[in-house]
Amino acid sequence: MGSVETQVATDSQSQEVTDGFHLVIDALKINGIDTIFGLPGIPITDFARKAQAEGMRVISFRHEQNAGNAAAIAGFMTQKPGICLTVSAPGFLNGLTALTNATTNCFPMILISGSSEREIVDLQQGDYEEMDQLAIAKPLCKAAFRVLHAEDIGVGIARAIRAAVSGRPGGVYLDLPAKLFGQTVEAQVGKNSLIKVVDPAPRQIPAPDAVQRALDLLKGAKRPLILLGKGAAYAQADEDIRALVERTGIPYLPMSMAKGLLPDTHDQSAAAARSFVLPGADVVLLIGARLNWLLSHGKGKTWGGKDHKAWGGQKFIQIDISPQEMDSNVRIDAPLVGDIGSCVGALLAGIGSGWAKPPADWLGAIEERKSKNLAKMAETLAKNPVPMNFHSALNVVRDIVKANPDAVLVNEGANALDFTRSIVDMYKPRKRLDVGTWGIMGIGMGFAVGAAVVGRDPVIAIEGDSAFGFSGMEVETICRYNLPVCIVIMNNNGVYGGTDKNPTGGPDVAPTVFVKGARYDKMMEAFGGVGVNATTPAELRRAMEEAIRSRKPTLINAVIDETAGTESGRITSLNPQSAKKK
Ligand SMILES: Cc1ncc(C[n+]2csc(CCOP(=O)(O)OP(=O)(O)O)c2C)c(N)n1
Ligand SMILES: [Mg+2]
Repeated sequence: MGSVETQVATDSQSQEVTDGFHLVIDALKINGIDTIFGLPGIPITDFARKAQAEGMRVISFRHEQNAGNAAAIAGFMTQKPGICLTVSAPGFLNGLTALTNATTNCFPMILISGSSEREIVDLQQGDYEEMDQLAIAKPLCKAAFRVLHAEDIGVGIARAIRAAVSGRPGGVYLDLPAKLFGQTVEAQVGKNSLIKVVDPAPRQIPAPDAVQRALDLLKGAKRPLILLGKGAAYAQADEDIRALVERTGIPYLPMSMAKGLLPDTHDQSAAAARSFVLPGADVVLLIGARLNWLLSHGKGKTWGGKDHKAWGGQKFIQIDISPQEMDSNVRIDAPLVGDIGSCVGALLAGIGSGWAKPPADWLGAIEERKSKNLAKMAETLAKNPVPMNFHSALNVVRDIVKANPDAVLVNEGANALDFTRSIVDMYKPRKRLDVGTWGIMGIGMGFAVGAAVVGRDPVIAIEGDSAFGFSGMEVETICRYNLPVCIVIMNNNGVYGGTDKNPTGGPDVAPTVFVKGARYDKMMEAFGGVGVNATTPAELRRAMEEAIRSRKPTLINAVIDETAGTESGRITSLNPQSAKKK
């Protein structure tokens, strides 16, 4: 009797089917992924609809690059891969820059792209949006996979998640051909094929002898320095990193996105004496910071070397999850390979409680430089020129961030970037999001939306007028989702400024110059947000305070002296110079 009932139940269950659409959604959901950033179209429109119907947050953008940047920064902030969803060929390519940028910056994200029919694509028979996307993505990201059968969706998503977050995080491409979505399988078979990834980013414990080697080197240092990179910020080992800095008493420099890991106002911050501590240090402990161009490759004049390639004589201890990072630019005397939390924890255990502070003459010399530079900065910030310059405008932003330390600061531009980084103090970890390793323009609105969606805190985006243009259409997205984003455009009429002239005297303006006196605030008003034109620090302050208070989408057009910037901001020297005399 019982067996007959069982039989009936089994029969009706076996008629229950699921399909590719639902398996992808279920595979993401069982892995705790609840948000998708994307842009609909063939073949993923229904997927986006169904994902929303199944309770996922689906945030639609106006351009895939911005969706990709939102996913990437969500990955950085949460340690879970951010998901970007695009259509085939052009949508995929639009998302690819963000995927590659995420990989360069070690942000975990997954670009899921629909693709056209494999048989036609592979024979190059001219399908709708035909492109061999997997082949194109492969060299441009950390890993790339394609799923052809619905039963393999569970494995595909699991592999993508592990590749994105384990070891050195990065961007992963997942190719889902149109035909996959409609494939059906028995519901139970489908369910059994899903994988909930266990321990997606396993800790990697450093070897005890490597820890000892690092401690020995650090102990012998006369002029030690700690460099914190955005890897240290990503690691979410905030308490241990702070304890390591404070218990050793070693001065530290935060890289741009590591600002706030310890408050920038911390006694041990040597940021205001950077050009003194880099050449002066004898032992440097790198924590999640690579010796790439942003650190002048660990050599040359910045580090006290005789010429641009000469070693400055520093010894380096480097904490990094990737063993291949070691010796990439200069010799690393004490490589410490492992995850940052485990490595910093091991160092902390090794230093114990009786660690001697660095010699007083080193600390004293830093303090002297620091107070001199800070006094000079305070003087500059106190000025009130007409029109506003970067300093007088950013002095306001500095106060607003100080009063709202939980706010997320997004920042891009050249002068708008460099001045903000040096003037605006950060107080909490992972609050400063910027152009990263490439110095890429266009992350602004994607990062702002991503940060507002995955966090609860208001977002302040300080944007060069050129930088903003790369993603400016997303102000509609910000209004549509009613996100607490306050955009401040540092409007100096162009790329680096607005003063270049066309040397021929012809009617075209110079290549760096935009429409003078443009009113970016009107763009925000077009979609129902708040637009403000600010010509004085007082107007800027009022508008920013109101934006933070109201949490309404706001765009402030801050009118900046068009002569105030310099070519390429702080990296003027990277511009190639013509040898030919005019
Ligand atoms: C994708 C990309 N394209 C171009 C550049 C070159 N670039 C560097 S900064 C910049 C814009 C600088 O102007 P703006 O944002 O107005 O900042 P300002 O210096 O005027 O404050 C550009 C175009 C880049 N870094 N990334
Ligand atoms: Mg500009």
